[in-house]
Amino acid sequence: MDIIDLRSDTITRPTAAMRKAMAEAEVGDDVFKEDPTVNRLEELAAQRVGKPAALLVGSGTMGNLVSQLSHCGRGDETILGDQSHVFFYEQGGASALGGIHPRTLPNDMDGTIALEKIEAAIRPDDVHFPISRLVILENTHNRCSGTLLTPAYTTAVARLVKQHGLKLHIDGARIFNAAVALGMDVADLAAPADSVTFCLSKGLAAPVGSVVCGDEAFIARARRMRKSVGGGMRQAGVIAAAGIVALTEMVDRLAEDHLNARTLAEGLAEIPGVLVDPDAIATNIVYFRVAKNGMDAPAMVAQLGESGVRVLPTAKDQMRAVLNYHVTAANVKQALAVFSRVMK
Ligand code: TLP
Repeated sequence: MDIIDLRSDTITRPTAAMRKAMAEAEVGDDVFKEDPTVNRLEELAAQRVGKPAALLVGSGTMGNLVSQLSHCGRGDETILGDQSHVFFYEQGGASALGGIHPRTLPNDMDGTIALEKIEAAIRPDDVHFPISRLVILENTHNRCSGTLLTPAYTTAVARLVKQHGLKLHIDGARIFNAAVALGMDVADLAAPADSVTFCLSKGLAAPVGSVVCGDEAFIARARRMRKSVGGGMRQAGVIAAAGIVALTEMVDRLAEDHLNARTLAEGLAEIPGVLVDPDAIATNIVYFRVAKNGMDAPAMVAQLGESGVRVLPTAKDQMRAVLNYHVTAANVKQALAVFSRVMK
């Protein structure tokens, strides 16, 4: 039985070109900045994202953590969405390891946080309050169904943030999906931010790695923070080689995932008992609600799995499907047939 794995785009396996590049990678000790392949990836990433410098890290979580540790001191406050990955899924690492205090604001359905709420949350200089230091946005927004933030919105947040002397970080784990969906350069989406983390190991299909981008001084601090959390890697060129292929060969094809996501959402919307708005699907992530007498989402996910379709239960009545490199348009049709059968 062919398995159609829609749990995440993190499940993607390296392409043949990546495996070849990894096998042939020229390497050195990256803690000494002597790995030529890592250096090449960091230069390429900085150039693509339009920032002066970049740093390879082990994961998106590590990228967001070292970014927060580099912008904030102990007791400083970050302002971020209550649905953000940083708040929801990163174990509170910034608090646990950096003493950084998170102030959450409600994310709207489109992944934005209302500007007036951000402004109201910025603390005045008062001995009772922590110091507001950093605003964090997420583009695309995972828990808001892969919605994307426009440059107009990000620019407006950045203007506000700057007026008050704060910094802006983007968790851009899937910022290349946003750029492809908008038909824009990633650099235009990243321009308003002081720092951006993006992932090589999601839709871009590299096996490991994320990259933090920002100015030289910020990346120098992030390099120290990466080392302190044990993220200084040695012959990391083996990883970086796949990252270079990801950035040069795998970006444009993300459009296929977006098309497949839309087709999946349209098909799901026609199945009785499934609730999803196909018009809300902007990139490769589809969240949908399911209602079936006597069966909750985890039970349905188990049944779908037995029929070869893997999705992630995200609540008692909700599931997530993420389109990715290994899922073809034909697979989407097959998956829809399985959904119809299980929902009957
Ligand atoms: N997201 C994973 C899970 O952790 C939920 C997924 O399957 O979607 N930012 C965003 C927006 C993310 O979606 C993720 C991973 C990360 C950061 C963290 O990346 P990793 O897994 O590399 O630490």
